[in-house]
Amino acid sequence: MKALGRHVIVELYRCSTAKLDDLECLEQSMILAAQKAGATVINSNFHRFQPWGISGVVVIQESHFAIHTWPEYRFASLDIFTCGDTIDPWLGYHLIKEALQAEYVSAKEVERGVFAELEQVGQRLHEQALVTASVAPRVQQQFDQNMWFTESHEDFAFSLRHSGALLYKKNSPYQEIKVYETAGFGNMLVLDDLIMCTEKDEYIYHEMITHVPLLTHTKAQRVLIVGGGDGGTARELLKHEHVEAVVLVEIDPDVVAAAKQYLPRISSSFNHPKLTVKIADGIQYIHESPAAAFDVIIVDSSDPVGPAEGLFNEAFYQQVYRCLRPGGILVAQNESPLYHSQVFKQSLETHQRIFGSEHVHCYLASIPTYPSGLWSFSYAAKGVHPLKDFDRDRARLFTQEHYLMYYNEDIHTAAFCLPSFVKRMLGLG
Ligand code: SPD
Repeated sequence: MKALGRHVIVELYRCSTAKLDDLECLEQSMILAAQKAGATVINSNFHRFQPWGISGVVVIQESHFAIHTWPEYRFASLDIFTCGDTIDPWLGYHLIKEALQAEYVSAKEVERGVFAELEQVGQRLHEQALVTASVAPRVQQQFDQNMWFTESHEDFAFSLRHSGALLYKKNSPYQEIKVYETAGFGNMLVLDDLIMCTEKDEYIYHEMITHVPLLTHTKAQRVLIVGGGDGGTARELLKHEHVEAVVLVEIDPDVVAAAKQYLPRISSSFNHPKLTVKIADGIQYIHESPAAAFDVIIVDSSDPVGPAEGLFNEAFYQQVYRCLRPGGILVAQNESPLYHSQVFKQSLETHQRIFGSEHVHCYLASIPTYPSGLWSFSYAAKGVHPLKDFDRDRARLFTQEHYLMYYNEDIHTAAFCLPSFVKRMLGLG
């Protein structure tokens, strides 16, 4: 956080006239968008003018969502002001844009109350500003406790401070599921004491596991997610309009339940009409699926211990290959090349044996809350090359339209450039 608040100012053009003049629908959409963006709604006040047009504000604990509509111009001006770093104003913007069916938008973000400037008027005010920015003094107090979650490995560990109160804890038949409220990374999903995602950096992983294949295979209609019970990969996939159906196969219903309750911005697409959620074993599901059933298969697994172990096996990937259509793409999360070198190398080799070496590529992303921060994905395709068949312009437009936070056309290309030690591990240099 560099400032007290974030102000997202949006012009929504060519909206649905009916939606712009429907007070009840507009108010509900604004409230829902605020909630899904992570805000706590205090109240709302909407007014319809004669003969048309609506002004309204949703007051949130963290500031406000405000709108004015001009149905006669199919236009609305929206401003979203949020304080603290637990809210995603851009998610709110995106949901309202969809609700009003805006065809064209222009938006910008302005920092309000930049801390560097506030400092000039004295330390006391600066400290007060920091408290205000944290939004809820109650939460701030909780974080004053020195409570840490530590993901421990044999020779290293990674710790995050949290509020002390576990939001969710359950021993499911498959694993121990926990959701912590962390001080710096929002709510965090932990399975068997391994960090799966945090609200602050989840977009890096979910954008990279999704948009790299979907902006290479630009006509994918049917997509399968194996794992991905938090919903983040589905959320990103459903941004692609050509995708007609997404099937998400998650073994553990309690992961889905925890995400729905405590990770609302990540699980925001669970009710999307194109998404089918199947609570089933992904390995069995793929064995029973017909050949050539999917254009893209994404393996969004947890680490290769416990229920996800079989998602790193050759037998599983033979079935994945069978279920991909010609031109289809597999992307699988593939652990850290630095810390999990054996698994990383073995699973790429598995994919190479099945798809052929020339059709398998490794790409990387920086994910702060995963071990070493250097995370890898395996891309294996039936003939589509992630760089030669990549349409940069399309990726650039998609990135702008959806205000992606990590992925863009340059990252797509750069992600396939590998550090020397990784190239050597893979026999590439
Ligand atoms: N070490 C963490 C690896 C987790 C990969 N899967 C995360 C699931 C997020 N949808």
